Amino acid sequence: MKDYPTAALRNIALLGHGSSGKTSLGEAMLFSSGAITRQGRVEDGSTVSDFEEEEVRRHISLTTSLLPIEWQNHKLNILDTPGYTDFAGEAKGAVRVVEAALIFVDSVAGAEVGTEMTWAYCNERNLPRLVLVNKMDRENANFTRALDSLSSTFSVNFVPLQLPIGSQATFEGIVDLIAMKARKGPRGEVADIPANLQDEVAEARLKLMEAAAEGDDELIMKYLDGQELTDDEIRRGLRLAICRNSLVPVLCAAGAANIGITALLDALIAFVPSPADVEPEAAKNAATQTEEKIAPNGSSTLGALVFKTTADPFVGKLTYFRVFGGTLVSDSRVFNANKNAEERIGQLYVMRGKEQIALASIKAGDIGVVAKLSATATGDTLCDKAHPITLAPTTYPPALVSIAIEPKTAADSAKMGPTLSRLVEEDPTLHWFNDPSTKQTVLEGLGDSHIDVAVRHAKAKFGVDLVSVPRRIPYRETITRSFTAMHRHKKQTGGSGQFGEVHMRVEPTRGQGYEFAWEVFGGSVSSSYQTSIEKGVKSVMENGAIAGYPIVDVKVAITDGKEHAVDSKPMAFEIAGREAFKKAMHGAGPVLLEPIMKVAVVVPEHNMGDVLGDINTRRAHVQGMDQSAGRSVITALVPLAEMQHYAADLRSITQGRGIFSMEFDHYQEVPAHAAQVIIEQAQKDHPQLKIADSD
Ligand SMILES: Nc1nc2c(ncn2[C@@H]2O[C@H](COP(=O)(O)OP(=O)(O)OP(=O)(O)O)[C@@H](O)[C@H]2O)c(=O)[nH]1
Ligand SMILES: [Mg+2]
Repeated sequence: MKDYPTAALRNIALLGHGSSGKTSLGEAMLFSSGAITRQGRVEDGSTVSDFEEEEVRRHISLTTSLLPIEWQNHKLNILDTPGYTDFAGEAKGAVRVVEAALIFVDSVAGAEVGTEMTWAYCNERNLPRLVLVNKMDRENANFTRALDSLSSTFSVNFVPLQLPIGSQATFEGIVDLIAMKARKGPRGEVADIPANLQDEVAEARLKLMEAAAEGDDELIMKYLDGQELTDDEIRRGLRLAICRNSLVPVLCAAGAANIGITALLDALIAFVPSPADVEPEAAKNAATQTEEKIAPNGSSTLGALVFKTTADPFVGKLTYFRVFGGTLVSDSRVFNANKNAEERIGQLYVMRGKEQIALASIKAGDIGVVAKLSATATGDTLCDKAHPITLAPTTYPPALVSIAIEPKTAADSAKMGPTLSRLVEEDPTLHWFNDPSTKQTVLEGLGDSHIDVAVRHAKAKFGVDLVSVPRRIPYRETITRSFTAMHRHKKQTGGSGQFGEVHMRVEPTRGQGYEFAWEVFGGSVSSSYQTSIEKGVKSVMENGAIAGYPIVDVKVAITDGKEHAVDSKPMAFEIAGREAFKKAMHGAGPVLLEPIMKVAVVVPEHNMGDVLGDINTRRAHVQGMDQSAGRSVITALVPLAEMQHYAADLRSITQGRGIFSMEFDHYQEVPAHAAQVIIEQAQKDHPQLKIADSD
């Protein structure tokens, strides 16, 4: 692959709803540009982009792949992203490193949920975008209707750059409204505009010219003077307006049928800004902690942002980066300012799907890959040690579902932690941790399919069999009043005896945590047994007294006891302390506390009633309702126990249009009737909760 100057590069993310045809169109681009000789199909699992085993199995994209397309002396780095919302982290990662997005809209469905979501990602970065009305060959395809659907969803100036020739089974090409020529068939052969389209074309051309004129002060003067703009002037005006985001051009194609592809490639080169055209990237100097700008050229300060990492037992670890400034050279040393670590760069590559194409260097604006970095993770910046900088990483959506993970066999058990760590390293929207209060390993992600794919990856890539089980709620136990109890532990029949007697008082300390006090006067128990007694108490604090959950906010005061000159020993007092504490807990009005989450739900206004009705069945305390731009925002405090399947439920109530976020807020008492059920079950499951009688 040739080495292209920064100005000849175009970095473009393909975004859109699931199944809008992104991968098929990426494949058509590779084919049309001569990079491949056979055009693969998603259904056959034979595309360059969807090469992972799970992608082939499911016929959908799960990760972002890189497709470099060489066309007219330019290189387009096409990032094919998954449309399914469970894998939105991949799309967000791609949006961070491109200068523009091509947003796919299905010619039949029009704007969909995925269109809105990816549109919002582009808004976060004010990213220029082009819209492609794709699958124009489908039954019921309708370009005008798709455009109307876009206009009613987004308040944006959509301007067609092309019109379709034919539709559905007769779709055979497009009219280029700038060149005023038809481009037909898989090769995009230039032809005259069909006579039956003349009027429609003339009207669309006028609209296009007007939009182009508005892009530039000089052009608008000329236009208002009644003069025609030249084709180059139209291109210049449009390009300015697109880069400024005041206009979104609309194109059409049928990717799988390979129609409209060459005209699309031409348009991407003409209208997407090159990395050299955009504002210098903001960076933070790691030495001085000041802001600076990294100019987008090969000789400026080195700054490369890692936006994707893959871990594979066969290929090893691959680090995908985008160079914002300077040049990264094979067989060199760089500095990772986030980890404060030096890294050795071996051979550099560009990727075409899974194929690695070796390159001597990757310069500003380009996207490349390096293998076997040790310290570097997604979000880190590679730079020059003499000039350490960090670039802002991608922001990822917060986790929405959490599921407990268990090893299938004892052999899997030892490998579970390291495997989960490697999966998380690959995917910043996955998180795992051990929850000490439920003794479960928890995996968090964006949806059930997301978790399911992670579990399958564990097996396929690392040979570790994991199963997912429902997550137990991390309840806590506490008390509501003071109580005094005693326990005598006595084993004095034959051999060496044991004796210990402990009297204690427990008191609630709501919110103040655990306290331990020694209030024994007169030496009925020697204070040397204090540590043993507290050890017994602490074992119950950890493992629970009524339902097996950690105990919080209790003061334990040892008030009295008895010891035996020969038979008393630390073990006897530990047992007495433990059992006395259990009895005290039971008498002190014990209650369960549950985590309450602060939940924010954003849904289309017309779903508001249903979503609110549903949330009210979840013991929720609704705090607020707001409306903005056709969306309703509901904020509520909801017990975690009621949110277990919310991701799937909200998806079905809103046909996928609703999104939500939640974070832990506080612990609150579980209502008595619900607590009773949990306690009864726990008493059956945990024999250690049984209370021993005094001996
Ligand atoms: N009729 C028609 N079908 C198409 C076209 N492009 C893709 N398809 C079909 O639509 C389905 C989805 O295509 P993909 O290319 O996987 O869509 P995608 O946008 O990459 O999907 P995700 O990666 O899951 O978001 C497949 O069955 C394709 O064969 C097209 O231009 N016309
Ligand atoms: Mg795809």
